[in-house]
Amino acid sequence: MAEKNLESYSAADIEILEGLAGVRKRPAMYIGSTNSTGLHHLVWEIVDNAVDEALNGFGNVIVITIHKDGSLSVLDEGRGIPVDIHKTTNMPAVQLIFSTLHSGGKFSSKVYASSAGLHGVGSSVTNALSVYCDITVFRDGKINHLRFENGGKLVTPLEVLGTTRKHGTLVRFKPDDKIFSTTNFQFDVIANHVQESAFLLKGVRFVVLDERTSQRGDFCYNEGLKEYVAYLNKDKTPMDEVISFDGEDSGIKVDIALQYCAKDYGESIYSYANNVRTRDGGTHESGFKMGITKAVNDYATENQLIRGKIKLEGSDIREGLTAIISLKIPEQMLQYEGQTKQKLGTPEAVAIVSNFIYNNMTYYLNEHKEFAVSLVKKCIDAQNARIAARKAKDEARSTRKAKVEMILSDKLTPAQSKDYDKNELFIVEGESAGGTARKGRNRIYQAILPLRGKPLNTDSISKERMLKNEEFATIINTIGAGFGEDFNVDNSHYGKVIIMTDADTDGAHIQTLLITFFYNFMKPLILKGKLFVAMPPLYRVSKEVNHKLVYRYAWDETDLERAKKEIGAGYRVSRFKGLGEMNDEQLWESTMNPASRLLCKVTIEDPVSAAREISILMGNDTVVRRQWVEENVNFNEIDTFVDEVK
Ligand code: 28F
Repeated sequence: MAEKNLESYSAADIEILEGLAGVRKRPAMYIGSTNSTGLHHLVWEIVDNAVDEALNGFGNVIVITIHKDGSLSVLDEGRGIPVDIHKTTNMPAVQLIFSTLHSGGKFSSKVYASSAGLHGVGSSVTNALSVYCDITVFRDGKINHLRFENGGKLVTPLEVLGTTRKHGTLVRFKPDDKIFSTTNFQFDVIANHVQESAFLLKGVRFVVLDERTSQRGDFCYNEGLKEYVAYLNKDKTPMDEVISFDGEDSGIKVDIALQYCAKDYGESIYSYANNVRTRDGGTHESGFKMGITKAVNDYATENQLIRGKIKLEGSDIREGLTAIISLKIPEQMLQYEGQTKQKLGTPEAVAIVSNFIYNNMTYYLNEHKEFAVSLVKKCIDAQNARIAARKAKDEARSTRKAKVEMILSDKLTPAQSKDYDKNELFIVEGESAGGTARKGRNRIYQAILPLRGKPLNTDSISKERMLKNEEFATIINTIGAGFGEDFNVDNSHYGKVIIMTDADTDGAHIQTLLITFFYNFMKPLILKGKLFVAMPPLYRVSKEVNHKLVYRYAWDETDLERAKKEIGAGYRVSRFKGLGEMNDEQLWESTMNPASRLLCKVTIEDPVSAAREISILMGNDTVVRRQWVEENVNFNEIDTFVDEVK
């Protein structure tokens, strides 16, 4: 059949085409992404409409076929999508459903929100993002057919192909490879998804056929969640049968199945709202945890199974537990926390589920004494293990603390003040300079940590390897704010961490190694402007005036000229080759005294390029490094990471 000629496009047609064009312009807005995950969302949209029809009690077999031409079809045995002409748009209902961006909810009378992960943006999105979308409706004894192509353009208006005794809907679509990075359907992804749906939809049968490989999946669970738990625990040692309860309270349907396994120390709780997984839990899960904890504790107390007053904690009771919590919530009560709809927010669900599981579990425990006693015993063992583990951890921490204290005590010269913001830590190159700094410093708020030898290059080693290096372990424990992702700059014992090395190439290399360490393991210290490099002077210009020594320090050639002019004729210039050549008085006033020192703050101009630069500088690729150095370093300028502050 030819496409409709232009003048017959109605306003409704135009609006519809604009709607679907919008989907093609910004597909990710409708299906989250255009990678494999987004591709499979097209499948879930169609399957969910077939599921909704089964939920309404029409048909209980859904067949999904992956075809060789890259298309996929879904068949249900429902009533068949209506084909009667829709008054205002003068279009058959089925054409409207595949052309209009409506959530499924608007069209179907279902009480519960669509089961689609995207909450039913509807089949029209699948149509809009497909090369073709071919629909056959078996209804009223007729085989009705229509076809869209190229992103939802109607190419075959509704026609009758013949008669039939069947009823249901068949949708076949081929995703558009101009939209998707992959149009390769994955059998396992589809099979796993529909198997989960089968567990949630008692008695609905899902068949998945892959014509490319002849793979086949066939899922139907008449006991629903009970079989889901049994399936999850198939390789474990159950302590008892799968326990399941279902009921309704205040319009909310609750369906729970659970099972305990011996020698299983984890907990697996999966929750759903209207057959959509709530990955981040929410009010139904909180209610479940409260209710089951109370039920087991009350049973244990009433039967004198717990000694004394120590209550079993929730985690003790959930050790070895696998549970599925599935709620059906009417649209008007459905609330989520956050944007992703992965966490249920409906407030009533806490009390409803808590009372539900409390009452049912209490009844079950009283009816199954042997299991109940073994469960409480298992919980008491878990409690003892937890208490023992915590004691062991505290002991380990205190011994480690003692060990660290020992290391620190023989290395760190601490500041006397506890005003962490004002305190300054000088990380000094070499023991001798460390000694001079220790003598020269202001002992109230300046701490000295001398480093032995060159630190490791941390740009190419693991956290564990880094920690083995005593120098870094000492720095981490001295600063006291953790490291890596646990680093919290607000816990730092120092407002300034100052790297103080000789002003020679060795010193520069140590600076780079330390800056790399801080960049890799305490980046916020740099970002908050707490990392500095001390700038010991290169020269001292002096002369005797009336038996008094007058002098100036100079940090580079320009400074030197200025100092010579200030001191005037008869000056003497001494060159400092390293920190060790200064006495404590000179080191204090030239490099450590905030009133006269020069500090350079380590800053990260642009995180991405900094990361690149650090890895080039510290990486193993010397060619790339040499090229970077030639391009980026003017040898007469101070290090590119720093600008000068007091
Ligand atoms: C392979 C995908 O989409 N199946 C569907 C139906 C059945 C009805 C329906 C769908 C009511 C008026 C808008 C039929 N008879 N499978 C599917 N099966 N939608 S989608 O109705 C949609 C609304 O038009 C249906 C009576 N009531 C509903």
